[in-house]
Amino acid sequence: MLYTAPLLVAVCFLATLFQTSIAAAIPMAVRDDATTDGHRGGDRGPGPEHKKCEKLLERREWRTLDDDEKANYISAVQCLMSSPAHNPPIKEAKSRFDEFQAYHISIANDVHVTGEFLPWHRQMVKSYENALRNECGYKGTQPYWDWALDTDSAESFFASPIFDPDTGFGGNGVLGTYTLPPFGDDSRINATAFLGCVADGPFKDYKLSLGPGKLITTHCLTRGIDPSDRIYLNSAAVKNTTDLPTYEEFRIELEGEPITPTHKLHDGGHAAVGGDMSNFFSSPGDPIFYLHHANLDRTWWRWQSMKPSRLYEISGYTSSTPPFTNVTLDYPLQMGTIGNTVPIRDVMDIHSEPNCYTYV
Ligand SMILES: *[C@@H]1O[C@H](CO)[C@@H](O)[C@H](O)[C@H]1NC(C)=O
Ligand SMILES: *[C@@H]1O[C@H](CO)[C@@H](O)[C@H](O)[C@H]1NC(C)=O
Ligand SMILES: *[C@@H]1O[C@H](CO)[C@@H](O)[C@H](O)[C@H]1NC(C)=O
Ligand SMILES: [Cu+2]
Repeated sequence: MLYTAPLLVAVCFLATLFQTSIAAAIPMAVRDDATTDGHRGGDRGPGPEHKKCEKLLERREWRTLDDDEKANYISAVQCLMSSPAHNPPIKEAKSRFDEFQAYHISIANDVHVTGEFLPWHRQMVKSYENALRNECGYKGTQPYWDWALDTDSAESFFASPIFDPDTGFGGNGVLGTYTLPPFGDDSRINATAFLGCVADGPFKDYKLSLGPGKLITTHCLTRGIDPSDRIYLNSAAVKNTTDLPTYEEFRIELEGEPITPTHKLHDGGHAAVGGDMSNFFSSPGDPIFYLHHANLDRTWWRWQSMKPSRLYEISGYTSSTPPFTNVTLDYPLQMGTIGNTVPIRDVMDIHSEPNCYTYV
């Protein structure tokens, strides 16, 4: 329902442009085409297509959900894990859950260390939330993990409600239960971070079909929790990030290596969990990925909300390798079969359609 209005706008736009009726017959394909080459002029603000939402879904911190709400979220994730993939870009992906991971693996080089890093992951998390709700009957919203609440000590980090075996996502990998297959440099695997298989919690029996890295192997959910990374996740680190005046400085400080000399909020959270979650390509194989990225999205939204001029502020290159072009609000966020491909403009204001969510 939420996507009907913008979709029509895109179809009308394209139909006008190419004067073709085939366009109207295959709206999804058209939408992809429309956005791939869709340079429609300068960085306009919100057009009439960005209607303010009448209702907002409220995304909440994991530990504020009651046990039933937590169980409902976990069940919905398990439903994605037992639903067949639709048309994944890596054919070995079996489940719909794997399909999201497959798409991330296939596009990772384009959507990190670039201007679209934050908008792309915003749309990915939204697409996942949509899949949980529309394909798995989930009535709740995408929760986030505010790691800054867990950074007092190594003990408090391990004790995070996120790692709870009964009401959370299970705990650490167990040493000696997982052996990495041979891998090359291009998979960017940190072997030390693959401590072992997660042995408790709701995902201990799930078999991933993709990863680690770009490898295609059937394996357990791996972790290697590294609480030393919590220094990159505390409230001082968050403040250092949200204090920055421009999107350019903000996105670089938030994302971390290799542009910054140390981990930051984004890669610090990935490395702190370890295992597949620590990998540049296969990280969405750990369901915690979506709670981490929801919190990064919340941090961006908080920064955007500080000044009206930040709502549509975007910068950075479209790719991490030459030739370099700057992103614009018209730049398409490719989602393949996991969600709707939309221009960056469409995701900037989470209180406008088709987004309609907020953080509480
Ligand atoms: C690899 O992971 C280990 C354990 O989390 C960590 O101590 C180490 O710094 C990581 N190495 C690199 C190069 O990131
Ligand atoms: C925040 O920034 C200040 C000033 O640059 C720096 O001294 C401090 O170490 C930073 N804190 C964190 C947690 O990154
Ligand atoms: C990209 O943007 C930067 C900063 O806004 C600007 O200095 C640079 O000239 C632009 N580069 C290109 C290739 O348009
Ligand atoms: Cu990513």
